[in-house]
Amino acid sequence: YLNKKPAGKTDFYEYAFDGGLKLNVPSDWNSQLPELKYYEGTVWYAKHFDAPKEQNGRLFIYFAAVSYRCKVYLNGKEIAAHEGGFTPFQVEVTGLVKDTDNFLALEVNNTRTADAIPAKSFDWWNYGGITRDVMLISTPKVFIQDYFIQLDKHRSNQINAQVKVSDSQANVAVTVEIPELNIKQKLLTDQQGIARASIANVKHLQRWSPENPRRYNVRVSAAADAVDEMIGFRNLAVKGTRVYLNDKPIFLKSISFHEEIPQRKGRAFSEADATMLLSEAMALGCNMIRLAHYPQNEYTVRTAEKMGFLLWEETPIWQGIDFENQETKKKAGNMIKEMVMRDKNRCALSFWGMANETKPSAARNEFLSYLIKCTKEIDSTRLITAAFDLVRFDRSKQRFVMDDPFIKEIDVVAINKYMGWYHPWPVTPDKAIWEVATDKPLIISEFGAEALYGKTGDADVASSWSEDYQAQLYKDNLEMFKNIPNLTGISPWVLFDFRSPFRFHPTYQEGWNRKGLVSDQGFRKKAWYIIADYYKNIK
Ligand code: GCB
Repeated sequence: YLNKKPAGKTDFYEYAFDGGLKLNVPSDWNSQLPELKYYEGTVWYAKHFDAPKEQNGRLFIYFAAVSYRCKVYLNGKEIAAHEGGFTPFQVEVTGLVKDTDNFLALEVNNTRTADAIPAKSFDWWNYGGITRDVMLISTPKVFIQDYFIQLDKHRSNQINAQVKVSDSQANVAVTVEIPELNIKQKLLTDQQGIARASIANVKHLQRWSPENPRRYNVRVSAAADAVDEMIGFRNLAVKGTRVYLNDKPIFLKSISFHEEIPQRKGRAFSEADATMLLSEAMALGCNMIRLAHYPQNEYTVRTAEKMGFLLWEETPIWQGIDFENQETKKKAGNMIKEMVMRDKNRCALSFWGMANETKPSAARNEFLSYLIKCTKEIDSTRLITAAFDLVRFDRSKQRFVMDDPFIKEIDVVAINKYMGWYHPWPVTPDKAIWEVATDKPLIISEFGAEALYGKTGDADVASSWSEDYQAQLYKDNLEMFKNIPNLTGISPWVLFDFRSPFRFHPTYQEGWNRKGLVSDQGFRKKAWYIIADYYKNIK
């Protein structure tokens, strides 16, 4: 990172950036060079840049995501370090940047470790690199550090706004404007640098919904700084066993996808990528996306909101996490805070997911309770959920049941259950009755089966890997869902076939998890039409 070059006749260095391989940023490295397809380890990135001509006070470098851990060096000095591959971080570089020829170097490492999140094994590709945008950001001396603007949780005509200015500056004049709603509030920051407003009796507000994803231009200004944002307003609540959006019960017609463009075999990172993934979900008739299994890029989140999808977002607390490890717990807390900070102004964001498929234990319970606490410190308005997989068939009761003390702590219970794939049917689907978390709304957050696109075969033979088997399994599961009285939504696994190191059946998988409703080449399988039809007929 010192970028040393030989000066004297006897000098040499056994490295150089000049003449090295070039990688696109943003993008994972695995998809850019065949040698890096399976690579795990360190890659050094370097870039020379000039300071922006127009600067008005302070400068920051913002990284939307670097996978998985990195150290950042500027002009030979370490200026930041970060762990966590799916959330943003930034570092102030005011005074550290020269007018010309700055040298930025990043040591990026994607080695899986037992104390990391996710840990050693996970069912998706371990893409490494500077996978999202990097920005150089100039702000005035006093700038808007944060804001949280949303409809009151219980009222349909009150907007709550909170604005924080940098360095906790007191007595700074702040304005919150929503011209289309005739709102202009002038505020002053308190001793913590925070200005708050409850704007009551808002007239003619159209609430955001999947049918009408209306957003308003909101302008926040403070001292010499100003930010313009499109923000939507909606009410979201749980009553009994139902989820209510804008005072009406809603059935969640969800789907999951990874942040991956299968045709390119690489991470999605652009607005065009987001549009491709979300358009396929739209065609399927969805009103919600479960962003699996980590915070996806902001293009996806914002485009989803614009198109009218509710969102479930989670951190990669995915099986196998070392819940006993206090360092891991701290990392998980930071990660979830970075996620909530980034997306708390997105009205589409409806569920914060705490974990995926974890086994009850004292350490697990404490860890997840801590994550709820971290989340609620920033945002106590979204619904808290977690996906469980330990539902079992109780033969004496002839019912599906689950014992997990943690369900008490969450608003909506989500279950991943692969009936007909990882579990043979104990009874026929029409007799498969559920008695799980009966006093809460329940989402089937995963179900599905693998099928190779174009493969025909017996609809009752799992090992046929056929579209026919997958389609029949979907029909059977939809039949079973009629027997879940508290069912409030489903999220089939998964929209597209995706790359996974777990999946190396030589003829059917070849490195792909084939549970997609759409193949890696973008072709819809038979099961796609079953879900499209099911969603179309739910009002
Ligand atoms: C699960 C996981 C998901 C996997 C899926 C599968 O339960 O949550 O990440 O990809 O099963 O295909 O087995």
